[in-house]
Amino acid sequence: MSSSATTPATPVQPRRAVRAAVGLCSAALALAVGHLASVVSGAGSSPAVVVGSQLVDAAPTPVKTVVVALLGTADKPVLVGGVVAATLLLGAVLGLQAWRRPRLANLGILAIGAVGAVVALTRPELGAPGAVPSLLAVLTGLVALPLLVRATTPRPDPGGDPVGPGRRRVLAAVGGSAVVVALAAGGGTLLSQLARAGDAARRMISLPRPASPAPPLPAAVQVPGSTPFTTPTEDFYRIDIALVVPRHQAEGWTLTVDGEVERPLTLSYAELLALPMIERDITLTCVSNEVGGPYVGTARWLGVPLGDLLSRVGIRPGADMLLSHSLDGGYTASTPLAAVTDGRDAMVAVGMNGQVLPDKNGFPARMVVPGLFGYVSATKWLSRLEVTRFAAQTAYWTHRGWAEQGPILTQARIDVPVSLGTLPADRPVLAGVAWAQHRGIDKVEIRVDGGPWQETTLAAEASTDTWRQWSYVYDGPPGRHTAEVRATDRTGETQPESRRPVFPAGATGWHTIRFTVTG
Ligand SMILES: Nc1nc2c(c(=O)[nH]1)N[C@H]1C(S)=C(S)[C@@H](COP(=O)(O)O)O[C@H]1N2
Ligand SMILES: [Mo]
Repeated sequence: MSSSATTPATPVQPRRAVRAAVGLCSAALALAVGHLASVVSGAGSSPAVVVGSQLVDAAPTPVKTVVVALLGTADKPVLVGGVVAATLLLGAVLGLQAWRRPRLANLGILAIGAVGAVVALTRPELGAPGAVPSLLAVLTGLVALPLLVRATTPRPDPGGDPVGPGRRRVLAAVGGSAVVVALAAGGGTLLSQLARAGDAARRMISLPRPASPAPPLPAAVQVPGSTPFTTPTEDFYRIDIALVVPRHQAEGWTLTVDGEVERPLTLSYAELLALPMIERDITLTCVSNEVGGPYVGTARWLGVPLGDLLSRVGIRPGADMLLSHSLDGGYTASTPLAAVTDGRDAMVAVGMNGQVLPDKNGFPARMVVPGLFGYVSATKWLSRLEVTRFAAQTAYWTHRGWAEQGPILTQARIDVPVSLGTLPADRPVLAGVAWAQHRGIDKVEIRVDGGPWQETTLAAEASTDTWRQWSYVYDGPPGRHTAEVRATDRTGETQPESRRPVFPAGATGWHTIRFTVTG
């Protein structure tokens, strides 16, 4: 046998155990780096947790019942542990191939990482940043594996055993990996716990009772089976320019009201909470919401009326803009002073649906102004309210070409059935929401298959500042149909048919769906 003929084709590789250990170490490094990254993107985005959560959700109910019966609340740690073990095992298997088929090993790493990233992207609570830890894990695997392979490949030892690996080099590679894994995984867990300690401190804050409570919501605001009238906080849409949710502490936070005012004012969180508060149901809408889109939601907001704060500081003549500044570097919004002093329920909000404002919705405090799109009114992580003039200042989005004035446009949306969904013949009810904040909804009409417009049944109105639900019983034949919907507000204006993109002042057009009535 001529070794010089076979060497180039089959590189020298160490024993199976060493190869498996190298694969396992690479997988462990990848998971640990992903776990560390999840401190920033949210504990739920740690690669093993992402996949574990998905398994929980995907498991059929009987399986879930058995698992919970066997493990109780330990089901999640056991599941995540299982995902970690499976990944390490796959890593070991890939390690066996890493010398002779390095490309296959790389493909394997990519495939495992893709599972994590894709699952993260499908989980609405994570959003796009949730995929980052999985992607970093893949990168780590792709870098670590060849490095460890190099470190443990037996070096030709003239006169010695050609495949006897330097035992010390193997130990150094495995030991070094273990140290890095321990630091990254341990550090990640510690930092996540510190962040959670901050959340716990936040839950200790007790919000004051409103001096002016929200009127009770009539049950009739809700069409049974349709979108919840009050959007649960965790489902509330989130739109902002922050890559990861900013976390700020109430401790040390202040709100300054200054600019063209007589008596500038700075309030601590405690001082803000001590002021008389209002609680109101208000529907927020994003200018970037496409016709039929999801960037609209209703919450019960608790806060200090902006009018109160502004009358305390005394606005100087000539000012016409309230420029709100955020703690997240450089974000500002310009709100017409008229809209926050005309008596509408504009506020600096600290509470949402009976709880302290969550980080994602602007803790410690945010603005809420009924009737204006979020980008000109709803500044989160609020730090400063500057009284100024439109002639003197330009806000973040206005500077980027969006309209200076952002009144919310009248819109109707079909929520039941979902587009391309079905309506049961025994209960053929279409339903949805319509909004024209601060003007109010006068009517919502529907048109099926291009026929005549029909008035829908409006649910009770909570206030003109909230959306209003509608429903319509369709008595047409089974089969496929198209439905279009349009709203008319209390100024008598009906939303126009012409489609317009969201930029620069909000989308227009009628929401249209296709649906099937079962026979
Ligand atoms: N600090 C800050 N506040 C912000 C934004 C932002 O990017 N940064 N986006 C605004 C926009 S465009 C909207 S629509 C609302 C969304 O509020 P929500 O995320 O609580 O739904 O917040 C507004 N407040
Ligand atoms: Mo927005």
